[in-house]
Amino acid sequence: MKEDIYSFMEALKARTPGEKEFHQAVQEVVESIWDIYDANPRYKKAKILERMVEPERVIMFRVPWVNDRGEVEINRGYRIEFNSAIGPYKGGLRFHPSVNLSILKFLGFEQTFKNSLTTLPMGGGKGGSDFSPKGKSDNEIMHFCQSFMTELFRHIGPNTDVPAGDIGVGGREIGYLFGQYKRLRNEFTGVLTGKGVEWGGSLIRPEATGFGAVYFVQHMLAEQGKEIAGHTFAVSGFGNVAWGAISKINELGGKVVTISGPDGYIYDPDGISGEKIDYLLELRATNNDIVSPYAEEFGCKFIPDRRPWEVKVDIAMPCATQNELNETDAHQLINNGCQLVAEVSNMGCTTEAAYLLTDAIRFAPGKAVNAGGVAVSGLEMSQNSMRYNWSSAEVDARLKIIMKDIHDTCVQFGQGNGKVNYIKGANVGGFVKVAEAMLAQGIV
Ligand code: 2IT
Repeated sequence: MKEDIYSFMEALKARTPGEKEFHQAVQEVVESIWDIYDANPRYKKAKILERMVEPERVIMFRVPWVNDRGEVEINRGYRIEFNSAIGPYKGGLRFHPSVNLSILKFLGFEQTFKNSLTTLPMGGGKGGSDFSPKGKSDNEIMHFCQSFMTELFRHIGPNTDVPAGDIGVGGREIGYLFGQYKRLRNEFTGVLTGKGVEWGGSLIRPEATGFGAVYFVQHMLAEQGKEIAGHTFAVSGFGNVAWGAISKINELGGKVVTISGPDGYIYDPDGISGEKIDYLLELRATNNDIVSPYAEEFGCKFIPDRRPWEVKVDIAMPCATQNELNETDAHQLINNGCQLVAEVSNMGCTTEAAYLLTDAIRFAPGKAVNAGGVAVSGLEMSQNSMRYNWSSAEVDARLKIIMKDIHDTCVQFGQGNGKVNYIKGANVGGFVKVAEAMLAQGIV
């Protein structure tokens, strides 16, 4: 690592001790953009980077609620309003026991660059809670969401901060959160995205992250004159994102042979298609967070406590959570002839894995690949502002254009030695727009 990057990171670590995921996310961006930063005295003088790593606002709050047994439970709620240079804070809410300040800061930081890449006017934010939806009843989830929003509502608004879903927060949770916001404010506005289509949601939003990721992979493959059809895919996770990706891969003639959960992975060499894709929704609705019932339902192999990166495939798409693919996994994929890894989860690969895959084969980072989700959230905001709904075909067409634009940006800023460095392309492309907006708006 360069001396000055090292000093920058040491200073950051001293100010934010123990926030290891946040440090990881910042380091990857800083390593990509340092040359541009260094060569641009306007940025340095205005301390753009030093300001970018400091969230504009961090909100932490108590979330008390009563479970079905009548016991009081306390969780911690967060909203990190990271950067509003190019639009209202925008980003999901994650409900998972692992949630802490470091994880939400890494997500909010990444979100700033991702949202910039979408070409839409959205700043970066992220929030959530250490609440675990696993095994909770519908009633408990509603009470938790209502308590969470009873504090959050005073900090957000359609022109201020527009949350959405992330891990553990889907259509059901958005419904409960929206209902409580509307009740407290007496206002029906586009304050959340991922809403039901009957009450202000956008068509294609549930599919958008997965669809967008596959459109991005199409562009990566097209660079080499290839297409999705005929390729075998390893996908991890079995949530909303994996479901969208698997549906689109099937539609385009690819074959998906794995999905995974915290309990292990499924290997289905016949391919996950048709009713098996629908089954993922049922599996998710059980709130048990395990994937093994798929093996019993469809008579295939379940490999407990392992991840799908040991399976021989052409393309891998991690769709579960951060750091789910490490250097050893990357070596294994490469040795097995894998040609391309498209990170769909946020920071799904460790830094070592991401760099190794970039050098050895082809790799694209989550902030580019998964940006279709937040992009369609941006389109949901536009539709809400217009009080109008676009058709599925219209939204999908816009999503396709956005994913192509993001890919073009990666190529523009990441091209070198006859190959595209998508990590660099995404980071530089995302950074420049935010940096210019910050410069224009003065020291705020
Ligand atoms: O990581 C992400 O981009 C999301 N969870 C979606 C955020 C959004 O506002 O739709």
